[in-house]
Amino acid sequence: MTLKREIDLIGACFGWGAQRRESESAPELLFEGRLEDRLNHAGICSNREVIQPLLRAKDTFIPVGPKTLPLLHDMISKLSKSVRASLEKNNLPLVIGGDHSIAIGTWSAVYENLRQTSSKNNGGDMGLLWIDAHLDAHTPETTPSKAYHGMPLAALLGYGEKSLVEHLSKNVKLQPENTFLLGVRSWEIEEYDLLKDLGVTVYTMENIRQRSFKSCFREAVIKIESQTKSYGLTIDLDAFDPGVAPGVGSPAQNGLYPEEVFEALSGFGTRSGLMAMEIVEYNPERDREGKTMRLLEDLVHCLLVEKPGFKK
Ligand SMILES: [Mn+2]
Repeated sequence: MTLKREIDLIGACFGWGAQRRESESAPELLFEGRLEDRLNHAGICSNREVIQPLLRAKDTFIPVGPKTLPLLHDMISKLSKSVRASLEKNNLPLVIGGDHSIAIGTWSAVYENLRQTSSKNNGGDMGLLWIDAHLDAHTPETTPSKAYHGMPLAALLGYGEKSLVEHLSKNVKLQPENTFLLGVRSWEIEEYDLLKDLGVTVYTMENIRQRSFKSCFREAVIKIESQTKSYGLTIDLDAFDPGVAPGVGSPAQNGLYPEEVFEALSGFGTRSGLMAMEIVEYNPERDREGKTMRLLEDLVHCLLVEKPGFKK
């Protein structure tokens, strides 16, 4: 099975949602590297776009928290526009972050596209697979860091900062029963309680070590494909163990290893129900000998080029 769609690589140069902002330069660095050659070599047609923020963190200092909100509004507006344009061409958007706050832009755009093209016109059936060390489900009331990259999942589920929840429309973008987190091992109790009360499925690292990543991922995909007709995949590189992915903003020990993730995600980009993918939080400043950059490239290659790891 090969990719039937063109890939739109959309780089979102944005670090304002994090305490460490160096992820703003990740897309440009990735696009300067070997990725395009590797995709071309595999016969994959890809287009590239880089979305610039209003301001670069390397040039200006703005403290973490509400003062960065206008910058986030600007980025998610531009990003949503690009993602929707890609979907309208029936291409597959692959968003490269940036910190994880940009997920509000990506998945709100996918949701709106579904809402407009769905015959039921409710669009409430978007599924999302969220691979991450953290829950990203804080609200401005519960966050200890004030950083928006700790809040995107809550916003998509309808909680937290109103202007983020209502990005593109007042509708709640994501339903808890269609939301699956994998690789989680670091959280605050308030966000854990929010997701638990809502009934979101969370596969912690403990669950994964008991059962294997492939088994958990496969179970989530089977559920998502039976419950929704369209879904997405977002990968925070901090889900990987810091030993193999040191170049992330918020490393957490005892994470996933490339072999187990690649085995499960191999060829995932060829699935027909897949609407979009997103890979975030690469921090070049913290990388060591290009390790994390290579992992990022290999991950894209694995998703788009390798043979599917499992069928439906
Ligand atoms: Mn995250």
